[in-house]
Amino acid sequence: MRSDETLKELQIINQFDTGQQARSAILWGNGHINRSFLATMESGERYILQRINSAVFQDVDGLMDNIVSVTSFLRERIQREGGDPKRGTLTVIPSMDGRPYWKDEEGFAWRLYANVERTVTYEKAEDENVMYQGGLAVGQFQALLADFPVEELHETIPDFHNTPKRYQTFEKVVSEDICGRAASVASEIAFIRERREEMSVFVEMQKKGQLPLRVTHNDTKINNILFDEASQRAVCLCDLDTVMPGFAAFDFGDAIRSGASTALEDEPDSSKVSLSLPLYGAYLKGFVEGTRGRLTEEEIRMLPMGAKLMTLECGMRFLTDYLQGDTYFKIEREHHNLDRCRTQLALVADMEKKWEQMAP
Ligand code: GN1
Ligand code: MG
Repeated sequence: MRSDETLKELQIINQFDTGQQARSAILWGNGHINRSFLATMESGERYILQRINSAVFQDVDGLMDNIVSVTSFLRERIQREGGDPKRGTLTVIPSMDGRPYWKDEEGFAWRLYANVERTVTYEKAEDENVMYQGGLAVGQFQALLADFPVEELHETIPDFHNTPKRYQTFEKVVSEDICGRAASVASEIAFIRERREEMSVFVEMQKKGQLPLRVTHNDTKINNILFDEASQRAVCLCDLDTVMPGFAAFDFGDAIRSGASTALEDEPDSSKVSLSLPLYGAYLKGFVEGTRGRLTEEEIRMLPMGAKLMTLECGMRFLTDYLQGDTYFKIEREHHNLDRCRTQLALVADMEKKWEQMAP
């Protein structure tokens, strides 16, 4: 039997210009922010319907404008190189009135993408080939967008990877301690505080113009990469909400954080977490190859720091949310964000032990 909610989703799909009716919709994916559904149409064609989290993304027009222009640019480039743009990039399906999203009566914004068929995602890398392929795809994403006018992109979440700013917010939340949880996480707080100096590295380099700003994805968690089911080649990056100007090291780092760990992001036993150097090395190789010689020496040198800071920043964000009462990241159990924080901090600690071996 269909739940009322799914019925609602079926009706929403009819607001989009697919030329057909939807037959079924099921909840889909493991994202922490938006709500996604896989919809099957009468013809058997499938689409991904998403309700955009407007608490997180306050400028939906700017957000969708970014996605439409970046995917159109990619489509043209992929075509020019003889690739298949239907697999190489997401395709936004416009609403019946020709807009890139549709607003329901409660004010929620919805969008529809064509589903990229015969693909799979991984919550963590299965083997070195998956990481190598993931690196290639993310590197190539940056290479294909190298001529995209960066200044035209909207900042969908201001200061998204401004780690020192994230730290300021974290300190504020610790001092307010609205849920009375700070005392129970004193060692995690101390771990983060001990590393506050390092957090400014990228912001400082930006001020001095030492790194080029590129079009980056900014959320290259391994499960945001679609892999071909048969060949295991990475075909497409999804979750484009945070495509913004950024540094190459962010997209390197976030994939290492999620893909090169020996445990899942929310593993409750953080002693199982370590950095797999073979997985790290495989992604590094793929990423550098994928960027097609575009990275400067300085950018390559900063890649390990990207891995460390993206992991530390993410751990700090999970702890911030835990202290604030779990309002940002979706949770499925009581201390979910705390478990997530602990895995990230354990990974940072292990990276510090392996720092020399992480050099490119
Ligand atoms: C969120 O949406 P999702 O699950 O791919 C988050 C990322 C975090 C990630 C941690 C917009 O990504 O920044 O690194 O969770 N996205 C946003 O798993 O905050
Ligand atoms: Mg996602």
